[in-house]
Amino acid sequence: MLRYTILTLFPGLVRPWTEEALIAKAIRRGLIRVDVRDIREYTTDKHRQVDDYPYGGGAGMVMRVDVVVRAIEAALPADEVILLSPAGDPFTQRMAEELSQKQHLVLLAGRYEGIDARVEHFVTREVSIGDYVLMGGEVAALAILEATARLVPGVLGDPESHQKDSFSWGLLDYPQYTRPPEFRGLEVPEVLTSGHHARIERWRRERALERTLKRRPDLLKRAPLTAEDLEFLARFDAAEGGDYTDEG
Ligand code: JCQ
Repeated sequence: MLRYTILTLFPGLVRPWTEEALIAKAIRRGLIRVDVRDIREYTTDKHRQVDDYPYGGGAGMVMRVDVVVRAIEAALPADEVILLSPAGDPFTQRMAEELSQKQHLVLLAGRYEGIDARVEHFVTREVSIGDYVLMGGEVAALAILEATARLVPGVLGDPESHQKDSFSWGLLDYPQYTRPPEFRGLEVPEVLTSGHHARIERWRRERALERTLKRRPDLLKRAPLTAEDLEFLARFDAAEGGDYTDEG
C-alpha cells in the first residue's frame, strides 16, 4: 500500500479531493492511504503562528522552519519528503513512476512567499509541477497524488490503460471518438468504424505522431520510434513544407 502524508495549512482544501472519484475508491479498497495534516497543529505558541517577517526585509511572510520541521518529523518515517515549489526539479511521468514504487511519501505544501530556506535540510527533494507560481503548494501536491496513485496496481480498472498512456509510449495520445457518429456535420473518421484492426492501429499511431510533431516536437527526440514511424514523419513533414524539422 502506498501511503501519502500531505502537510498543509489548508486541510479543508485538500481533503475533499480524497473523498471522491478514483482516489476515494483506491482508499476504500486499501490500495493507498492519504493522511492530511494541518501544519498549524505543530505550533507551540499561544497565537499558533506559522509565518513571520523575512529577515532582511521585503514584502510578504515566510513560513517558520521550526513549525514545518515539527510537522515533517511527526510524519516520519518516510521514503521521500517532497517540497512543492516552482524552484524544484520538474515533475515528469518518469518521476511519477519512480515515486509510485515507494511506501510513504510526505508532500509539503507551502504558502506565503515560501518556507525558511533551512527546510532544505529536512526534505529529500524539491519538485515543481510547472513554470508558473501558485498561491500555495496544495494543487501541486494533489497533482503528484493523482499522477502516482493511478500507477498503483489496481487503482485503474484496466492495467493496459497506463501502458498506452501518452507519456508512457513517449507520444501524445491519438484522438478518441464515441457516439454519436455524426454531430453537427462532424463525422467520426471512417477507419474507426471499419472494424479493420490493423488499419485502426496504424491510423492511431500516425495521428499520435502527427499531433506530437505539430504540438510537442521536443517529445519526439526521446520517443521510441520505429523505422516505419520515422518514414511517416519524414513524409508528413515534407508534405507540410518541412516546418517541423528544425524544432524537433
Ligand atoms: C509548484 N510549480 C509551481 C509557491 C513558494 C515553497 O515555496 C513556495 C511554494 C509555492 C507553491 O508551489 C508552486 C509551484 N510547482 O507555486 C511559492
